[in-house]
Amino acid sequence: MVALITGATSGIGKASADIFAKNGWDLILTGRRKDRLDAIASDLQKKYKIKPLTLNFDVRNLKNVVKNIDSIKGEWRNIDLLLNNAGLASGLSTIQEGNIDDWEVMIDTNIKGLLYMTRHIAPLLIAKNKGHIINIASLAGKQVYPNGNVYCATKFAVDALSKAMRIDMVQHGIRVTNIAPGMVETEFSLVRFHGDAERAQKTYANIKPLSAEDIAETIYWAASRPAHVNISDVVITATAQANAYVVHRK
Ligand code: NDP
Ligand code: 8X3
Repeated sequence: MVALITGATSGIGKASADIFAKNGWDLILTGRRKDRLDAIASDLQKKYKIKPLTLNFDVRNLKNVVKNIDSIKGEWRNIDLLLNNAGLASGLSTIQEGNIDDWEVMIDTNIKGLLYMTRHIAPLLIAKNKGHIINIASLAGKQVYPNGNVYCATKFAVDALSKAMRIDMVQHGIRVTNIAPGMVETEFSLVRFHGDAERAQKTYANIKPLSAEDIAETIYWAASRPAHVNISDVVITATAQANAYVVHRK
């Protein structure tokens, strides 16, 4: 079995690579940071005796997406599962004060990047009449929270695309799963706050947030159900998080 994971250099993608490798899957790992991709591939090789294929590109660049997917040859091309995980929040502010560069990055990565990947991998799954697409959406794609505006909109789009893909893929026997996590402690907040570690840390102050491994286990669980079972949509939060607005901090 072969899984292609976008955004495998950190957080949920990296933890997913580990659990899929542990369970004997072959992996195609993608991300922009080549040094990290290489280090992760070498760790997985040592730990689980698998040698992942690494592809180093930005999902926002359609030309590079196509070039890299076209470069996948032989058995690697026999992809069973696409994990559309690469994504980010950039900034947290009102619409009237929003930074337009932040908006472009989020829209281009979370929506257009996911679409570029899906458009080019789905035909490979369709040719086999089986497969699985797992999209990492968010609780932010179920509820809009203050200052979340554009990030939330991109994740509402992912939620809608998961529903749309399920309709388009059903005739081809391809499963589509939407995973909607609440707060997960990864590099997410550091990226959102443009490297401000102190501010990022405050997101997870006095609660036990979800870990990347918690989400990876859920992803793997969805992927390892029998072929006739499709896990459509999973909302998963820390016990301390009731919804997008209510977080109980000790
Ligand atoms: P991280 O910042 O730890 O990981 C994000 C990953 O996405 C990195 O591997 C990064 O790789 C990759 N990525 C970002 N932009 C691009 C790009 N343009 N091209 C290719 N890869 C890219 O955050 P998480 O693991 O938390 O985030 C993973 C997904 O989970 C995202 O879609 C996020 O929106 C979603 N999510 C996160 C939650 C959280 O609270 N953490 C909750 C709900 C959903 P690189 O920089 O090397 O390219
Ligand atoms: C990330 C979850 O609530 O921090 O998608 O936006 S949240």
